[in-house]
Amino acid sequence: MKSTTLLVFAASVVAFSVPASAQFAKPEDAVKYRKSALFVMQQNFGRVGAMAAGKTPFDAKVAAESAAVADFMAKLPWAAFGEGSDKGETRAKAEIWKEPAKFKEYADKMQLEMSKLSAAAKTGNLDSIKTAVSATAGTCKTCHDAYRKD
Ligand code: ASC
Repeated sequence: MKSTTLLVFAASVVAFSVPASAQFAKPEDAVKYRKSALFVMQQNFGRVGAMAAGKTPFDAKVAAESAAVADFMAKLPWAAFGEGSDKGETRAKAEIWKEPAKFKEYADKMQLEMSKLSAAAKTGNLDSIKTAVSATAGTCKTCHDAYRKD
């Protein structure tokens, strides 16, 4: 590998070093972990969403900080959907474990749109934030419709 290629590869490994798979002592811990991550993500996303919808006053600094937290939190839940964590107090549908590639595709799409939202929020442009909030919310809904019991 050329050294520049190697450097880019090494940087991406560092950038994506949030655990892609993780061990949990009990299935309940995995369920709690992913729910907690999604809850913190949603609280931060929802704060930006409320500003985008004009429900709360636009505060560029708060929007940027909240979007950055949501962007980071968006990386965490997926490691906690391991084998055996399909039971207990979860609304996760069994299809998640039958169609892991599709579930991952939806999870990846959400993370991509959330990262665009964070980038938009850093610019402070409310119109860009509105577009990105809408795109991100769409990815939440697509996955919930397919994989969450309601
Ligand atoms: C949210 C939230 C969701 C999505 C979804 C978008 O803030 O909790 O599940 O946006 O409602 O349609």
